[in-house]
Amino acid sequence: GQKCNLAGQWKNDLGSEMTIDTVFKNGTFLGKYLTAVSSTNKTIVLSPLIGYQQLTDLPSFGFTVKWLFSNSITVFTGQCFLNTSGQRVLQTSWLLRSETQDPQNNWSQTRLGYNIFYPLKKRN
Ligand code: B9F
Repeated sequence: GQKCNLAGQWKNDLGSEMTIDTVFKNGTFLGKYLTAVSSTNKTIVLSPLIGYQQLTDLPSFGFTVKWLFSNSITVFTGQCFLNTSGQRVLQTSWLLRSETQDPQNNWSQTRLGYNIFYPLKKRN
């Protein structure tokens, strides 16, 4: 059936924007992530991401964002679907890991959440 691949521009339910550049033949991809939210007073900046997708029609995938404005990492994992109008939708879960100097705080350094991503541009 029609393939649902990750290349292109995406926007999620929080308003964050993501661009997935080339998806290579082995399913690896690079991109950039601009989060719309951040519970810190640091200025948000475009941050790099690296990921893998399966090369199936409705691929599972994972990617890691290295935040350039904070010492933290988010890993997203999910699957690409086509909605009833044939639009691509990315259903994802994520883990956000922040850094702490004190190992006693390790237990509280991982946040879990979910995001849905929709294509930003028209696709022919
Ligand atoms: O604001 C995060 C952060 C990490 C340590 C200090 C600041 C970095 C940006 C995370 C953005 C997340 C959301 N955006 C999105 O599109 S990634 C998952 C969500 N989906 C204060 C301490 C720990 C978090 C905030 Fe921080």
